[in-house]
Amino acid sequence: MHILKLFVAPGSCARVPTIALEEIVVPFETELVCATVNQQYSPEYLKINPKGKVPV
Ligand SMILES: N[C@@H](CCC(=O)N[C@@H](CS)C(=O)NCC(=O)O)C(=O)O
Repeated sequence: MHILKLFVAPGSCARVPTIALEEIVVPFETELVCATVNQQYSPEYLKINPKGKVPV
C-alpha cells in the first residue's frame, strides 16, 4: 500500500494541507524541505516539483 507523502517546509503554507489531511484522518508522511538553504531548488526536488515550491 502506498502512503501519501507531503513535502513541507516549516513555517510555510504547507501547514494548510497538513492540517487538512489531519482533519480528514488521511494517513501521510512528511518530508522536510529546508527552505533556509534553498533545498526547494535542488535538482532532486525540482524533479518532484519543477516550480521549486512547497507543498507538494
Ligand atoms: N500554492 C502555490 C504557491 C506555493 C508557495 O508559494 N509556496 C511557498 C511557501 S508558502 C514556497 O515554496 N516558497 C519557496 C520559494 O518560492 O522559493 C503552489 O503550490 O505553486
